[in-house]
Amino acid sequence: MQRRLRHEICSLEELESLAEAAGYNVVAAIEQVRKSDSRFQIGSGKVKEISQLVREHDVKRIIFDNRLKSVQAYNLAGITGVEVIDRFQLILEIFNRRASTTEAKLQIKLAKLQYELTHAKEKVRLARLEEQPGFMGLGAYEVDIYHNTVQGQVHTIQEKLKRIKRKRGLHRRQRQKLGLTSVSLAGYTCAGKSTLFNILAQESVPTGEGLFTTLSTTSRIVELPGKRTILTDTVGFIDRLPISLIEAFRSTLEETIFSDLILLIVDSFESVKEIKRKLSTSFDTIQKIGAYGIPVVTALNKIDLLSELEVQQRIEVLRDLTPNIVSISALNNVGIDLLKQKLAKHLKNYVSAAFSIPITNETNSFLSWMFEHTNVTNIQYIKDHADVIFEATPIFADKVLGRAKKYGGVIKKYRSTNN
Ligand SMILES: Nc1nc2c(ncn2[C@@H]2O[C@H](COP(=O)(O)OP(=O)(O)OP(=O)(O)O)[C@@H](O)[C@H]2O)c(=O)[nH]1
Ligand SMILES: [Mg+2]
Repeated sequence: MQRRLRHEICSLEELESLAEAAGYNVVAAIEQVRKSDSRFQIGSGKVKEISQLVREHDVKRIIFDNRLKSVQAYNLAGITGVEVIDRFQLILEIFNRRASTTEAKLQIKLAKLQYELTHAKEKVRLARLEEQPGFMGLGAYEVDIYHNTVQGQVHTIQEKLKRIKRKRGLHRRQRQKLGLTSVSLAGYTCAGKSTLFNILAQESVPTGEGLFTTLSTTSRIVELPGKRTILTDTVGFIDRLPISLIEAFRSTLEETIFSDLILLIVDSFESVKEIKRKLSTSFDTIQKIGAYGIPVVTALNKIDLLSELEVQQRIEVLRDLTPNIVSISALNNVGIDLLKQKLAKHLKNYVSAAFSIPITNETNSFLSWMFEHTNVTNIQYIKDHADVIFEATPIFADKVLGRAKKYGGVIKKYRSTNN
């Protein structure tokens, strides 16, 4: 059910996909264009119509696209006799169903409890009046006790998440020490992030038609032309992703915040209007999580479903809205080499440096270590010296050059490799 004003867009189709992802079988999609009603969100005539449908189809749930106040959910449940939830609660249900890692499970529990906290007072007050579906068992609580219980649980989960976050930070710093850059996949849910991850990293993380298949992060080393990088697949974005959910998933999304490059995936098999909406949501979310200033490469995915002309038209429209577009089909391995080249080209933070070093037992093992940990682009042995040219991130290059100097090396060149 969606209530909207005339100028607002209809989101029923996406709500339906969300409902399906949560395991519901949708029997009706209803829309009403009018201003919000304080008692029911929708008009009372519409409530009667829905009650009728509930009886006819033995409906178990009513799902609203609009954010519902507790009192509205309570009133609607009172008349229709079934539990009424909103889009936010629906997204939580999907996340709850799909979460497989400890971290994802904790994050969802946190978002849920934080939602409870904001509604605790109202919910307990309403449950005291008369119990309705969705308000059962709360009548026995004192508001303060209920509030404190939830608050206590929130605190415990936050502590557990902090520990996981620290571990993740440690891994990230280890990777930086090794001189590896990082690319993170980002984009609207179902754009094809995991499919692309699988082809780039030769992996087999789950992919799927439903929304929010991925809820945890996976990172793998990927070889790009002349560069090694860590590629990370993570949770997708959606329009009006509740801020408390973003907050709860912040540490998962931190992989994006700290990456050297964002690989933004756009599903091309949609109307230009939809593509634009999802693109704008993606950029909004990237901003919201605090990942600004990171270069972006855009992969226009699923081009196997379009004609060449349609692909060109979409590129024309998107050119002003998103940078560095490469059209690909992740599913059919089309355009992937070009994408890799583009990624390598735009990966910031690489410098090229050259030094000359005397050959001794010590420097020999240093050089073989370099082959493992940096990208050695040229090495020449001249008499008792080796001339080496290599690429690495600035921090790592400094470290390498420091060690080279210690072994009697002379630095010859140092420059950025970008473009
Ligand atoms: N035709 C076509 N389908 C694709 C392509 N890439 C991905 N898909 C399909 O799109 C659907 C979503 O793909 P995923 O890789 O799971 O998308 P995602 O962005 O990881 O989605 P979430 O993890 O749910 O956010 C799957 O059914 C894929 O098979 C493509 O290039 N062409
Ligand atoms: Mg995915």
